[in-house]
Amino acid sequence: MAKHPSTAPAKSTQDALTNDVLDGLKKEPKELSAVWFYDELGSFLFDNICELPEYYITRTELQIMHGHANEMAQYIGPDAALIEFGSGTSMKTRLLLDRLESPLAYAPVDISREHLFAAAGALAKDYPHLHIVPVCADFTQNFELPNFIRAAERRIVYFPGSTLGNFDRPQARALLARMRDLVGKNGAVLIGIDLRKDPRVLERAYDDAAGVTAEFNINALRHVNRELGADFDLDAFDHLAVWVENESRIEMHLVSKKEQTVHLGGEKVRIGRGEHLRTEYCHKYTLDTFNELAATAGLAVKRVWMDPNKLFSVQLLEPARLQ
Ligand code: AVJ
Repeated sequence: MAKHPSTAPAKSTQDALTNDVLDGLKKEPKELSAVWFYDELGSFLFDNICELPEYYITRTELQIMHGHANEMAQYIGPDAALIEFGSGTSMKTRLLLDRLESPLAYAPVDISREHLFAAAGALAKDYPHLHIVPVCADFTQNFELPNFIRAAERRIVYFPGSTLGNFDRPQARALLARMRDLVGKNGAVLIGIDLRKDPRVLERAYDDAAGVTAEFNINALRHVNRELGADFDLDAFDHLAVWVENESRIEMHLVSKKEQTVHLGGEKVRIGRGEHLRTEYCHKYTLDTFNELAATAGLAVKRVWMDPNKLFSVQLLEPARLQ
């Protein structure tokens, strides 16, 4: 039978997404991937989170970049190709680009085509001499870099925002190992890592007084409803951010306020009253625990820059030399 090539791929993507969500909902406890946070409203809400008084992360990392980008640029040296994982608006990258000596190219990698090209266009205007090579890809999967970037002598991966914290240990290790392979023995990784601190400060950062993070969390369900035709009752969930000491992480959950049955992909999923749905992990490291993690991925920490209160760190890693 003839197929419709124009509709088949979209349909199969949707089926794959539906299966992913259903798999998560069949787990014990139930899970929903954090990728569902980021539709248009979700991205807007995240931008608002970054401005919240309780959410110290973005502001502190920017402060560190403002204070030390000079030194970072010196460390990176001339003629480097900068590859950014999850580039978004490339806001922090500008602080680096402003100080790099004759950078060879900038390759922002982002899954959102729209954001990627908007950011690349804006950068092209402000950095007319910079070679910008946008790469539309999911950085958690293997992806190809243009030959031009792969051929650069000094390749630097930039991964700000503490996004590594969203991955569990095996995933984080695999991601770091892939970065090491990408940059090769002459390269380096510059990465933003959020640090362990008073759990009350952490819980507040993920459960703000204005309720923006709560809305951000619930919006993941709205996104699934719209995209996959599910029928989660958005008013029947509470937002929860909890510090889990033995995993050294904040977990964001959605807690069902009532017994409900959700319909998705022709299946029915029962959610009990008081049942939790896990939506995000945010692992927090000490300098030592991050050092250990990097080492398991074949990377050695060469420099650490922090704010005066040691809330956040930007760390420079190099492939560990074999003895
Ligand atoms: C964008 C993944 C770094 O983990 O702090 C903010 C996302 N979640 N508030 C983080 C987030 C809830 C954020 N990252």
